[in-house]
Amino acid sequence: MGNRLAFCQKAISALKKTADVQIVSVSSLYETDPVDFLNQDKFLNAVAQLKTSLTPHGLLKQCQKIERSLGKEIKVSKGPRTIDLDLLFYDALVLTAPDLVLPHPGAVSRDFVLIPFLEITPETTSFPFPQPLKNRFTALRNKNLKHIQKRYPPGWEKGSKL
Ligand code: PH2
Ligand code: MG
Ligand code: MG
Repeated sequence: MGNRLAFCQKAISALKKTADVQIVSVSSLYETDPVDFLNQDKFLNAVAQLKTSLTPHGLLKQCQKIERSLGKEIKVSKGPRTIDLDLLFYDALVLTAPDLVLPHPGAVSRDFVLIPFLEITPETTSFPFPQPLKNRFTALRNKNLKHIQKRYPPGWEKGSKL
């Protein structure tokens, strides 16, 4: 919702400023058609790789803090929001807690996650992917999908070339 680009830029900059979190890489930023709850504006989606000494729950808490600081408020499930920071993987950890499931169960099978994810993830990386997802990755590599409307190239988070 609102100035989507600015919210995404602010989220990356807040992560950068978070103690014990370093940003390793950030993907392009993609404008994507909404999934699940269709009657809403297009989303902006990107994936970042972080280095952290925080635990998964420690990192989750920091992300939630940033979401709150950027005014996240969900009125409709899967509906419009100012920002949404989802943890996709934490190394090869497989975790099922009431408030955190890793790998992220929904997001990792969605193109709006997979496309930016593939951009910054070397083929050799071993995450706990289910086999069908690996096949999907191979199929998606280097493809431009029709639900992606617009692509801001790497560096978008620094506000350059916009
Ligand atoms: N997130 C959702 C629901 N639908 N659609 C797109 N394109 N991108 C999202 O990040 C997204 C969504 C719930 O978090
Ligand atoms: Mg989400
Ligand atoms: Mg979320």
